[in-house]
Amino acid sequence: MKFSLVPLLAYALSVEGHCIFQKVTVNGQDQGSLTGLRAPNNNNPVQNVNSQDIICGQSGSKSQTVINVKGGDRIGAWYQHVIGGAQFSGDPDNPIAKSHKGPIMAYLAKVDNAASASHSGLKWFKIWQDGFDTGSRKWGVDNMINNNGWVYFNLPQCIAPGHYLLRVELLALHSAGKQGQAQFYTSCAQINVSSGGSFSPSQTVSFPGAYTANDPGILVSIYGTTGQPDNGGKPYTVPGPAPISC
Ligand SMILES: [Cu+2]
Repeated sequence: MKFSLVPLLAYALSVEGHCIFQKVTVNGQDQGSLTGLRAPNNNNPVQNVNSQDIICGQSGSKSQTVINVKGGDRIGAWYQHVIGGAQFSGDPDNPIAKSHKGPIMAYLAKVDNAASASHSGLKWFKIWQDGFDTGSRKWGVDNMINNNGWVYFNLPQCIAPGHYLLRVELLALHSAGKQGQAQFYTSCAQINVSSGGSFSPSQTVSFPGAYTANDPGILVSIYGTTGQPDNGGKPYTVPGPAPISC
C-alpha cells in the first residue's frame, strides 16, 4: 500500500493552534464573553505589522459596552483557542498550541469615547509585558497556558481618569525565524478609568508603526542548538517601547 504523508501534514498545518482574546475580568469579576471588546471573528493571526489589523486584530465583533475600571485594578484577559473556549472536548491546542511561544503585552491609548472611537491614529503606550525569563526559560505564553488562558496584569495606579482602548497582544514566535511569519493575536478592550492619577505619557507609539518586520523580537529564531524553544537561554527583546512606570 502506498501511504502518503503529504495530506496528513497539510491537515495538521490547517488546524494550527491559534487563539483569540475574548473576555475580560476586573478584580476577578467576569465581564462576559466579548463584552467591552473589539475582537476578531476567527482565530487567525495577523502577520503584517503594517496592517491596520495589527491594532485590534481583524475586524470582527465590536461591543457597545465600556468596562468600568480604576487605576490599580487587576485585569484578566482571557485567551482561548476559539470563541467560547476549546474547539472540542480535550482540545490539546486550547488555550493555544504549546508550540506558540512568545511574549504578551498590554497597551493603552486615550480616546474620547471608547465605544465609538476609531482605533486608528491613536497614541499608544505600553503598561505591561511578559516576555521571556532566562532563569526559568518560560515565555509569557507559557504562563498564560499555565493559567488556563488567563493573562493578568494591574492597571497602573497613576493612569489618568477617562476612556481608553486597552490593546492586549500575544506574539507567537514558533515560525518567526522567517520574515512575516511572527503571529500577532490582538483584541482591544473598551475601558473607562473612573479614578486614578494624572499620568500623561511623554512618549507614545502608533499602530501600525511601532513595529517593523525585522525588529529583533519579531524576526527571531527562538530555537536553541538542540531545537528547544528557549531562545538558546539568551535574553529576548520584547517589541515596542518599555512599559511605563509610576
Ligand atoms: Cu497559531
